[in-house]
Amino acid sequence: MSDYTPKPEHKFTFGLWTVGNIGRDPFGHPVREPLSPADIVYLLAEVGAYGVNFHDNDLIPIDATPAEAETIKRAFRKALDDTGLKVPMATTNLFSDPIFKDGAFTSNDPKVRAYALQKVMRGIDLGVEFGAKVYVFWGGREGSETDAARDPATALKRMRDAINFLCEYVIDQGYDIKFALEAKPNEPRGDIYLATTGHMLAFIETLDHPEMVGVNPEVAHEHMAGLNFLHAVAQAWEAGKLFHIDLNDQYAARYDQDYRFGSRDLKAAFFLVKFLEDVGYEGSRHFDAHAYRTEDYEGVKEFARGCMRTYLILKEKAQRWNADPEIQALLAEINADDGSMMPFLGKYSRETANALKAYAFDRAALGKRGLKYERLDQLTMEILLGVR
Ligand code: GLT
Ligand code: MN
Ligand code: MN
Repeated sequence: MSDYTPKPEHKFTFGLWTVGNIGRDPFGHPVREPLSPADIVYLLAEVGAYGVNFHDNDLIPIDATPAEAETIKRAFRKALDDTGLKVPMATTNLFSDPIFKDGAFTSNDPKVRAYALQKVMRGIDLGVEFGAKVYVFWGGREGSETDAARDPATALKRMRDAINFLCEYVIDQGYDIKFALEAKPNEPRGDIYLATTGHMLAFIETLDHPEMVGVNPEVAHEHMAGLNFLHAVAQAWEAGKLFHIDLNDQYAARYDQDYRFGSRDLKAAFFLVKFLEDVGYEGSRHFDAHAYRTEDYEGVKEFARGCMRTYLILKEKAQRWNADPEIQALLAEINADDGSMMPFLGKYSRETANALKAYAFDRAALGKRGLKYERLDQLTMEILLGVR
């Protein structure tokens, strides 16, 4: 039996807004008293997290005076020093204040767009002050209920202008910070622009500084759209763009649930953890989730411990899967290669193409072969169910 105690090298992080979530929803009032940012840091240290991330206004309320901001920052800094917690990521709240009701970077009002840029520059300064190396952009309000309001191509141009401007700001300041764009298909807008991680990856290639910008895929956001999250993560990884990740869980085709990691689709969570560990992803494992509304702060701690413990259990299961002789034998069989196709599957040449066009395949035999994925999947299930 392994030790499932979270350690700094696991890079487990939580946002101030996650364990600090007070349980407000569209139908009900808060069920937990708010905690100060410093108290959240102490709570996270108690459960064994490595780091804490924040939106500008999770730390400093939007209407705080400079003196109030200093006091909050001092208490937060002290909590970080007392606990050793790091701030690997920061972001901007561009969605709560009424000014952003029709978006921030994509708003039709140039004053709102300019204000959003100002808010992000100040947010980046704040993040850098606390050591953040990744800056997330989740455009929750960058969307529409009716496309009568805005041409979506215009929205994309505005989004591009904003990210380009902010990349230049980072370069000009000499900051060591990268951007990570987070997609979501809907909620709080009827539809949100750049709805999936795949959309974001395509958009990044149109920027002036694509090398500074990657993605922050979130489990729940791809699951909401009924998509396979691991496929999105793998595409981001393969493109060198997996700068950050938001772990949680979610039933498909429902409201944004942000459940405890692994609590809904354990098999998907398993293959995700296995992928991150197998490829050697070195970024934060950030849990962007919150406790059920039924919980008090003891329950919130259980929620946070559960996210990390499930990750570590699945990591151990992945090691078991990789070391399982029957699984490995099946994989070897599935991937068997007698080398005979080598001349055809490499680089194009006219000779290769002509030889391949003339080659006689035994199509019927190839189509008849059973692939044994049922057995492979059942072995996976048995590892997950603890009998193997
Ligand atoms: C909000 C959203 C998350 C984003 C956060 C960063 S805020 O909680 O639901 O998915 O990652 O802005
Ligand atoms: Mn998120
Ligand atoms: Mn979410």
